[in-house]
Amino acid sequence: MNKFITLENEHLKTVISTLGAGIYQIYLKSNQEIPVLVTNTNPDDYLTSTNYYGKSIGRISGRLFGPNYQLNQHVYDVECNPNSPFMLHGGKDGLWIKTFDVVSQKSDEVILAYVDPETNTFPGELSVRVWYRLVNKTVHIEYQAQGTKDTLCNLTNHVYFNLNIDGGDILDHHLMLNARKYNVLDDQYRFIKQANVAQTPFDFIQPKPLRNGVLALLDTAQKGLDHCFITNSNHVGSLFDPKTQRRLNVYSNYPSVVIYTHNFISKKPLNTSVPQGVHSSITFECQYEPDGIHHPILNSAILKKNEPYHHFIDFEFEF
Ligand code: G6D
Repeated sequence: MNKFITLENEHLKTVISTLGAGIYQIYLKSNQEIPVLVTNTNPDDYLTSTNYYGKSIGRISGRLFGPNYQLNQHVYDVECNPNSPFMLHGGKDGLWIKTFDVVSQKSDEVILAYVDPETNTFPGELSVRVWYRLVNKTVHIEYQAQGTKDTLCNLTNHVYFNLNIDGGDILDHHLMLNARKYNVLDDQYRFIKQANVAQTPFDFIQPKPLRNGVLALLDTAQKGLDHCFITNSNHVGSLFDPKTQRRLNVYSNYPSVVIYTHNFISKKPLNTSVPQGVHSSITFECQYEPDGIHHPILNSAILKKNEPYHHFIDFEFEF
């Protein structure tokens, strides 16, 4: 049974869901409580949404292509999504749909835990802990995991930000990314090669409105930004809304970040006036590169038996 848990300090209020160890909403506390996440208006829709609003994603994030992968001379079948050549975000039994236990809870922090059982796709049990902590104007996320066998592990969070939800879509938000390379994808999202962002719609080394980059990709299979950027700093990037002067700075010790500008529709009602949520918001899915096990140039996301997995993502707000 899911529980919604509210964490609060003098600057932020955050609503956490035990189902999917997710973030349902983040409020900036100024003269009012300002929501900055696009999400389902109905909490029940949120729990089962395959737009993964705010959910913890794992064991793998992004697309793991089938029919299988090899690890330690053993071939593991990939349980692909229906009518897909890949598993997306851990598949139908991914962490996004699992109910986590509350291990400890204070007014401004909570630790959630879940033991993911062995499956045909993922060897061994994986013990996962997700720690949410409010520190001044930062939502701090820590992932800890440990497996009983060598396995794949690539955990992230799938929140969709809009710093001015009442202002419509995010195309006039300014994005900056500390990333000089991105992963080129084909129409099925298979990794083709790494390429420089310079002089492409993926160049956000200097902050600029999202509009031109997103609209330049409308006719691609991705219909906007839905790509993995190779970051060159723990400061992943920043999002700025010129109308409200609000800013989000993202920090992580992951080597890459998937940026997705909500290019596909939501069939369920959202807290935005943007029709079906298209381009209403933007994710910063800090992670290892998707499908890395199949491409030696990428990080494989292999977690060795009993090796500690420890990553963080910080969402720091200025307002
Ligand atoms: C679509 O391709 C996108 C993914 O990147 C995203 O995570 C998902 O919708 C919610 O499948």
